[in-house]
Amino acid sequence: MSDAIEGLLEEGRTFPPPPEFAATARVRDSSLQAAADADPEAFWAGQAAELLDWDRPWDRVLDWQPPDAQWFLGGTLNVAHNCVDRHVAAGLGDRVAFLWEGEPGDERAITYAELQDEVSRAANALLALGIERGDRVAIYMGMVPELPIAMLACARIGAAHSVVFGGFTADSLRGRINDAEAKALITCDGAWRRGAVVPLKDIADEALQDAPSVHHCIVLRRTDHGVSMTPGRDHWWHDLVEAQSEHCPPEPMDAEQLLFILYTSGTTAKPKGIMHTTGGYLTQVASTFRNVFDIRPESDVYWCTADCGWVTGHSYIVYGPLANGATSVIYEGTPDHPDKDRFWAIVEKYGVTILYTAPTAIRTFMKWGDEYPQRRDLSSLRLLGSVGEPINPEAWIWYHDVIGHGRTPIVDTWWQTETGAIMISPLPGATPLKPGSATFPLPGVGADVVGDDGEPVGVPGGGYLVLNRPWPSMLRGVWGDPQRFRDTYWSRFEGLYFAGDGAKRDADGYLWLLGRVDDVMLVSGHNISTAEVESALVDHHAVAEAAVVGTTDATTGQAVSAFVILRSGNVASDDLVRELRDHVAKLIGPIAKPKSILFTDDLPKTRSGKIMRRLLRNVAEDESLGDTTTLADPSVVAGIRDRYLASNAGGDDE
Ligand code: 7RM
Repeated sequence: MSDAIEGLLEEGRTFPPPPEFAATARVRDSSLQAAADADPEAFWAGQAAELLDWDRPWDRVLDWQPPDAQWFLGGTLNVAHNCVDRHVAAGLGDRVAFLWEGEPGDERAITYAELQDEVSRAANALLALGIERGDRVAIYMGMVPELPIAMLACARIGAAHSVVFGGFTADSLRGRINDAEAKALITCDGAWRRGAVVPLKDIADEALQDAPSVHHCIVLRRTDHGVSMTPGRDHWWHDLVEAQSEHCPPEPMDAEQLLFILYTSGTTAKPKGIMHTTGGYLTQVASTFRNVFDIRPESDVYWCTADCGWVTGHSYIVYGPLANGATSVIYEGTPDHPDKDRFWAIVEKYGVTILYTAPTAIRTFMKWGDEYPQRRDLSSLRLLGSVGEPINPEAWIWYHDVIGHGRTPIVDTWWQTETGAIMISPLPGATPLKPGSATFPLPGVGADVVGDDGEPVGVPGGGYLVLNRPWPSMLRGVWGDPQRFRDTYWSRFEGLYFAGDGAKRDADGYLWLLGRVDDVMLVSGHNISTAEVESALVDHHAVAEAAVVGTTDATTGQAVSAFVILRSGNVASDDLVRELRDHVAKLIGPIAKPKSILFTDDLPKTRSGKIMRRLLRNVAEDESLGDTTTLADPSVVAGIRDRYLASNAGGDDE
């Protein structure tokens, strides 16, 4: 990595924890870290004992037969009991678990006592349909309270859930149902999205035409737009679930009982069914939720804007917050309905204190302009979080200043579906922040940056991010494909988990995530990360969002090709192209100057908001687009391609 790149990212301010935040923070110093360093297994065992109720204590903390780990062997516990019942038993039944807001504006507050009844009824409904411990249940719903309720109902009886994001197609749903051989599907008639109905049941019906393992389908009425019900197979939630008893004792589960399968959408190939189990998973999500978000369950109102269809929703809407007895906001719809201030209206209305969202959303809000957050009172916010992609320093500063009013720490949390829980993140009362850096591994986590030879690169240095120690919420494998588990994660470096991300450490030891390693460009023998060039482009006042790919170049090996969305009020021009190229040259160095810049209104993204650079590479290389099924909006790429071909974008040869 060039010195200029180091300079770009390390310049600028560091942000120590604000004194008033640090004064009352759960973690204010390095003692937790020191304890974990001294004995990571004992640290995690301490967290498991302190944070969870166990029916039977474990005999052994960890059995590590690389790459297979088992945590808390011999221990038994029930996840639904830990997330719901024990809070009611402790006298907190009247505390609100979920403050739910529907897109049309309807609302529901669900207390822990009500949640206990609802989960128990749903669990009894599953039992009545013959669902047993070890079975798989697919869930395909919008963001309604019954989605977490369905997940917890499965956990209560020991069935594994497989939540499929409500934006996926019938083919994607069918593939996931069949891979897991799910016995039942829980869905809705429809979901509200931007004022329109997404016909979930129709899509589910199409998927179920060729899904022989599914014997029952439970349908929640949400949009009430009229759907067809197949007698014998389909049951209305309000008939089946509401008739059940609210008594359903949570059965103790083995710590290694399968809790859920979650398919990674990936950008290529067949999705992998990532498996997570019970005791270790709940331990690490409970611990990280408490420490990273500094939760004070009696006073905080926490809002994670993810969908339950992603791992972020599993760990930080459902299991982490509920295990801590927290109060969370759940919002059903999109951020621009009915207007672009909807998120800020929700923060104001519920007095949200902790907000956890994604850089793609933050950059969209920047593009829309400051007027929308400025319309609303955001003074309740005390902590902000980011997840899903590297957050470029420009977006970090905007988030900090415009949303956090300069008062709130930001926790930039690095983790994956596979890691189950946050792995690299600041502790907001203890870690001085650098905008754009996820800072350090959390206590009990072993992360390093290694070179091609698998050796640590040292400080400072750049290379591949690896995890060098088992962690409680680690994936237990790929459903039905143990070989793929080994090949994908454990074959690149002996004895190390390879995350697939590039990273570097700066001179102070801070970790900077550089995106997927497939997204690193090699220009005239220099490694340049797409994330860094994107960050430099977005640093320019005219740019809202940028995606950068490496394209084949006869002289330099690869050339930097950029796709740029302008902030409202700016106009594309040749002068602006020159200005942006110079801006990148100034911030990183001439080597990183984009050879071409194409202005566009949109970028191809997965449904969870990650840019699909592979498709942009194909556009720039004029190749076939390949598989576009994970795209949120397939028309975007065609539009970009048309413009790209029309603009001679590749021909600029300064
Ligand atoms: C939680 C989630 C995982 C991939 C991961 C990274 C990227 C996630 C950050 C990040 C930089 C972050 N799970 N990623 N968080 N990159 N900084 N804070 O997103 O399985 O859907 O994706 O996302 O590339 O490998 S995921």
